[in-house]
This record gives sequence, structure tokens and C-alpha cells, in this order.
Amino acid sequence: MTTALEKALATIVITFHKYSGKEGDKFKLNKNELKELLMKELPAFSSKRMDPTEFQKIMSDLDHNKDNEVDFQEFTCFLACVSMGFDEFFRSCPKLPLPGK
Ligand SMILES: [Ca+2]
Repeated sequence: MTTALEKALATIVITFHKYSGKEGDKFKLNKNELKELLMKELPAFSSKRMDPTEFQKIMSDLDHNKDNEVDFQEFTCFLACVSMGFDEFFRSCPKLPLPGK
């Protein structure tokens, strides 16, 4: 049996590789791949923030080791930050939305 959390972890890995495998180093996201991932997989997060200057800032914030690519570790740091934002948001809700409900 797979739990919701296990599925979520698998989804993170699968989603990363779905985009990282498109161009160049298949284990890292380049600018194009990161942009596509954000627009398709996190539209609420990316919709208003994707002008070239803002995107360059996001890319540079995520790219800790400054190799112009976002590896899985850098990506999961970003997801941790997004998760913390979600946590703060849901604390103000009377009831947490549970998977499958
Ligand atoms: Ca990097």
C-alpha cells in the first residue's frame, strides 16, 4: 500500500525528471526546463511572476551553486519553501484539506 505522502514524494521525483530530461544534463533543470515546470506544474505560483526579470531572479535564487542549472537538491529546497508557505496559509483555515477529500 502506498500512502499519500509516499505518492507525493514520488510525484516530486517524477515531475523533476519529466522536465530535467528534456535538454542537456538530464539530471538538472536549465532555464527553459525550469520555466516550463513552473508554468505547467505550479501555475498559481508562477502566473504573475514570469516576466524575464522576475524569472531570472527566481532562477538565480534557486541556483545555489551558480552553475546556471537547478539540480534536484536545489529544487527540493525550493519546494520546502513553497511547502512552508502552504503551511502558513492552511494554518488560517478551520480544517486542513486532506488528500482524497
Ligand atoms: Ca545549480
